[in-house]
Amino acid sequence: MTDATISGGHLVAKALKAEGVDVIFTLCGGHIIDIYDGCVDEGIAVVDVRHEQVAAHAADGYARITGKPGVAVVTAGPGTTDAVTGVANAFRAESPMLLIGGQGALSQHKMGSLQDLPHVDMMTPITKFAATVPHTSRAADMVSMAFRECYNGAPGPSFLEIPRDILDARVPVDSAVVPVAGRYRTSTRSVGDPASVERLADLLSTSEKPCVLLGTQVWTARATDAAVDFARTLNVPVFMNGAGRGTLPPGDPHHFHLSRRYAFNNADLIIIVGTPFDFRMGYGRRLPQGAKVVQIDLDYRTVGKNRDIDLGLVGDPGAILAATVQAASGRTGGTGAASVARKAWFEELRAQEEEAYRKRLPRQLSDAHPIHPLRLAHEINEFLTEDSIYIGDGGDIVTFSGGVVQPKSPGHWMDPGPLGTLGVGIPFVLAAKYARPDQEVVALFGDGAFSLTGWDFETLVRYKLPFVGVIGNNSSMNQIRYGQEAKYGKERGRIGNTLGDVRYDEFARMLGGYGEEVRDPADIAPAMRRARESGLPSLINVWVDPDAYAPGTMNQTMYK
Ligand SMILES: Cc1ncc(C[n+]2csc(CCOP(=O)(O)OP(=O)(O)O)c2C)c(N)n1
Ligand SMILES: [Mg+2]
Repeated sequence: MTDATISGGHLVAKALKAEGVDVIFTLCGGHIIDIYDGCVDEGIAVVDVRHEQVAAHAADGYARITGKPGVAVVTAGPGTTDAVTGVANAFRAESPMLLIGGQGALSQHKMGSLQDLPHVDMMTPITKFAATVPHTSRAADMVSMAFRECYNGAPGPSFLEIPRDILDARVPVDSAVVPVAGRYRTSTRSVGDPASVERLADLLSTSEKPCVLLGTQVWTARATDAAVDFARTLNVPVFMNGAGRGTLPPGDPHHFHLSRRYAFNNADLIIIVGTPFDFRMGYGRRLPQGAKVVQIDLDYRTVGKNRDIDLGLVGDPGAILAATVQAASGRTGGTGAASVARKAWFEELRAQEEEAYRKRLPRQLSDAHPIHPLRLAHEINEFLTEDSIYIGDGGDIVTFSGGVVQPKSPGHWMDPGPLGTLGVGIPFVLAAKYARPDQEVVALFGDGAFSLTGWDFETLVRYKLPFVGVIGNNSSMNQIRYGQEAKYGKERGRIGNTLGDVRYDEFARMLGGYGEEVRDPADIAPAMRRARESGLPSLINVWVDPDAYAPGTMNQTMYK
C-alpha cells in the first residue's frame, strides 16, 4: 500500500493516455476542469473551441482521420446538450468517439444543482454506450469500458457523465482501476462465416457483369488495401460512396463514378460493402430483381435491411474481401475475371461513363455570370492534389460537388454522413488539420451551413491551422428553397430560406485569416491558389447563381 491519492480527472486522463488519445476538444466549464489538469500531467493537448457542437464534430472528424477514437469533453447541462448534434452525427456515421460530460455533484442528485439534466437518458438512443461514473475509483475503468463499446460491431459514439464530486474527489491510487495500454480491449475484426466467403468466391467466378460499391466502412475499417486488391485480382468495376470515395484514384481502370445507375441496372452481381440500403441507396429499391445482391457489413442489423439479399456477410470488410480473394484463387474454369464477357462489361461501363461526362462538361466549364455552381465544383476538383482532404458542408452546393469533386486518395473525403448535418465543416477542418498538419485541407461550404459553426474559424486562426475554404454563396438555404418553390409556387417559395448577402471573405479577414471575393468564374482558381499560398485559414466568397439547382435537389432524392 502507498498513501498516494489521485483525483477522478487525473484518472480520466490516464485512461485517455492508455487509449493513445493525444488531444481532447472542449469548451470549458467548472464541472470538468479536473480533466484538463489531468491532461496537463499526461501530455494530452486541450483544444478549446467556441461551441460544444464544434468540439463533438471535431472528435468525430478526428476519429475518421486517425482511426483512433476522438474525444470531446464538455460541461454539464447546456454544454452537453450543445454537443448532442455532434454525437448524433457520429452515431449515424458510425464514428468511434467518446463524449465526456460534466454533471452536478452526486451528493446533490435531483436537488436542482446548476446545469443538472438527465444526460444519460438523453444520450442513450444516440450512442452505443451511455453511463454515469458512480465512484472516483471507477473513472478510468469506465473510460476504457466506453472505448471498448465504441468498437463493438460497426463503430460509434459512447457517452460518460462524471458528477462533479466524483471527478474532484481523491482516492488512494491503489484502489483505482487504471487500464494498461493494449491490455483492456482487443481487435473486433472478424472474417464472418467461412461458408459465405466460399459462396461469394463462387458467385464471382461465374459472374460476367459484376460490380462493387465500396462505402464508408471500407475507410472506417481501413480496408482500402484489401478492397483494391479485391477489385484488381478479381477484376471488378468499383463504385464508391461516403468515406469510401478515394479508395481508388480517378483514372484507375477499375474506378467508375458516373455510370453507377447503369451498372446496377445491368449487372448480374452487385456487391455492397459497408454502406446501408438507406436513402442514399433508395433503400435498395432501385436495385433490379434480376441481379444477385451481396451485402457485406460490420453490423448484422444492416445486412438484409430494406431489401432482400442473395448473400450476406457480417464482419470486417477488409478481412472478408481478403478472404474472398484467397478463396477465389482456388477456383478454375469459371467465366470469371479474365473472361471475354468481363472485358466487354468494362468497355460498356467505360463508354457510359465517358458519355455522362461529355454531356455535363459544358455546364462544368460554364463562363456564366453569376457563376454556375458546377463550374465552382469543377474548379475545386482541378485544384485538389493527391494530398488534399476535401470537406463538404452545405446543401445544394455540396450536392453539386458530389458529382464532380473526386478525392485523389483514400480517406480524403469528408461529409457529415447520413444525418446530413449542416455545420460539420469548420469542426472537420479543425480535426483534419490538427491530426494532419502537413496535409492540405480544402473545404466547400454553403453560406447557410457555414453560419452554423463559422465562429470557430477563429479557433483555426488561434491554432495556426491554415486551410483553403470556399463559400458557395447564394444568400439562401437553396436546397430547401427548391422544394418550397416547387410545392408552393414562386411567391410563397421564399419563406424562411433567405440569408443576407454576407461577405464571408471580410469575416475571415476580421478574424485574422485570408479572404477574397469572387464574381467571375475565371477568378476562382487564382483566388484559391492565393489562399493556399497565404498560409492562413481562408475563405473565398464565391457568389454563385441562386437559380441553378443540382439534379439531386431537383429530384428531391433525399426524401425518396
Ligand atoms: C443542422 C441542419 N439544419 C437544417 C438542415 C436542413 N437543410 C438541408 S440543406 C439546407 C440548406 C443549406 O443551405 P446552404 O448551406 O447555404 O447550401 P445551399 O443549399 O444554399 O447550396 C438546410 C437548411 C440540415 N440538413 N441540417
Ligand atoms: Mg446557400
